[in-house]
Amino acid sequence: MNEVPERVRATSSPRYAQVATYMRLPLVPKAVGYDVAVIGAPYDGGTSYRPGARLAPRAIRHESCLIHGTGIDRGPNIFDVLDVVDAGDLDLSPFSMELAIETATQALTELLQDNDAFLMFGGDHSLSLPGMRAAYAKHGPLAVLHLDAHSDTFPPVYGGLHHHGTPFRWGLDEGLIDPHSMIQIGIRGHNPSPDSLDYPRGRGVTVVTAQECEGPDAVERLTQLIREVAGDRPLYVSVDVDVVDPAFAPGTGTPAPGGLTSRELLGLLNAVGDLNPVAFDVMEVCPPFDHSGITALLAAEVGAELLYQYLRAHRGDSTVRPTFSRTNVTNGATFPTESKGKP
Ligand SMILES: [Mn+2]
Repeated sequence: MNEVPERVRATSSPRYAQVATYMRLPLVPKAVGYDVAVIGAPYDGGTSYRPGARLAPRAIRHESCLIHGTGIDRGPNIFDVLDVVDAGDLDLSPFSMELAIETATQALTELLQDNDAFLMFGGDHSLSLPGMRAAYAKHGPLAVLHLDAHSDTFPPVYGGLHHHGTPFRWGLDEGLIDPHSMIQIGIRGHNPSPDSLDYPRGRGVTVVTAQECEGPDAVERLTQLIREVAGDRPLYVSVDVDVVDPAFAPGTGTPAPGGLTSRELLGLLNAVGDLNPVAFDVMEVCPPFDHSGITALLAAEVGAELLYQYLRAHRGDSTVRPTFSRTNVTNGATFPTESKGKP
């Protein structure tokens, strides 16, 4: 275990001060031995429409400085239980897609061998393929929770093998994913062809459209479905911020009206703490099209929620682990330490 530098305390330094690492965590570029290593992936060579996701890691870190390790309905301070650091960014070629994918695969595989889990902030969605390759190398076939407006199981276009609509197609074809343990939620809008969803569905993937996310009981119904599909398999969670409606998340590469609310997305992630998460990514924030940083702020909050769910999954007392409401989480679960006022 590395020596953890003193964290920047919310009580000793205003949230807008100091260097903007993710949640102002310690910067440890070659992280070894941590529970979760946060990693930026500034790359958008796979973007098909609006470019700019390469600028997302910095924007997300900037907005994340407001966020604390505590939440009023989250129990202990995350960072009193988990050792989390910001491991900086992957250095990815902006000129060669193949080189970027290869570099990311090697770097993420190494990061996951050296630490228990990673939380990656993209970058465009093509980088989920290197992320899943890294998780597969350590854990074998993966369950996948994929929240997105698009299935991203589409074929190559314009002559290249990869783009931000292909990562889960190759993830399935390479055998990284157990298709029967994969669920996609929020799918909608304009797909390349009328039968585009035949590809994942034909392989056994559970596809939930945005229309199927409607109704007063939707979050509870879908969190239960996520648990049933993912089961005990090592779980890779991939959040494309465009799963959320452009009204809440305008800063993204391929916006699609009719999406989830921010609250619905955060509610669905509550399923993750009951499963076996091993790696996370939050992709497709596009700062040049953002307004007041609201999309980057949402991505930062999703990251914090995923850290909290990782804590629930791997540090919560499984004998009293709750099943549905977050209120029960706080009241029912026990954790090894109490909050000491860390950020
Ligand atoms: Mn996507």
